[in-house]
Amino acid sequence: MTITISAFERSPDGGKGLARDTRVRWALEEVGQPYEVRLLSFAALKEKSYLSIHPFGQIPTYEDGDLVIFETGAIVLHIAEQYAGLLPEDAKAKSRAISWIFAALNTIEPPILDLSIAKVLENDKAWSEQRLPLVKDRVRNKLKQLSAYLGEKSWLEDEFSAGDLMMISVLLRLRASGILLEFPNLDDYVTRGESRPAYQRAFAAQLAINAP
Ligand code: GTB
Repeated sequence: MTITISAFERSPDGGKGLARDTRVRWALEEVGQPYEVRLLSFAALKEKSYLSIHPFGQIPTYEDGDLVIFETGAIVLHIAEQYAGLLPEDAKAKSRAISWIFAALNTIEPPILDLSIAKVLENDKAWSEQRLPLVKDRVRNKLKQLSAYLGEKSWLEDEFSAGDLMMISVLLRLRASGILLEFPNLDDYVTRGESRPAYQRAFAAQLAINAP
């Protein structure tokens, strides 16, 4: 069976790799699984046929035979459980790595998304200038804790895992804000992730589609 994922026919970021299909591509590259990509327009995402596989009409989805899943957390966890390379074998270490997938999505990503919304969708509001520092500080508070935990380590736990893949993918969205540079160990951590050959291949594949 060929694994097929969905992605934007043209990502709004013009190939910066910030759309969520990059996380799934990266996971598949880490475990050495080939995949095909179903490219979709924004209109196609809201068609009935697509809504039957993704109720919210978003990318990415993951199809393998009669298995159809959505949500990057679920997809990356599925890949990590199915193929070797993204989760430790030891049961406790594996649970710890899975904790980091959830921490990336449930603890770190929400304030980062809030910042994107504040900058992109709310910047014309009268209260925007007053609110922005609060939103940025909420991001900083979480990064401070993450930075303290990471310390001088290369990865969040003993070895690179799907938890790092998700955390780095989430942090990448902060690059343009400059906030990441306030936490040099996190900035290095993200660069370390981006330097992995599997990330490079995933990035190049999405760029080939989205480059202006
Ligand atoms: N919780 C879901 C998951 O993790 O899979 C969220 C999926 C999601 O937000 N998908 C977005 C989408 O399909 C694309 S990734 N949006 C279309 C829609 O809702 O109609 C979010 C995204 C989009 C664009 C950029 N960018 O241009 O920088 C970055 C991130």
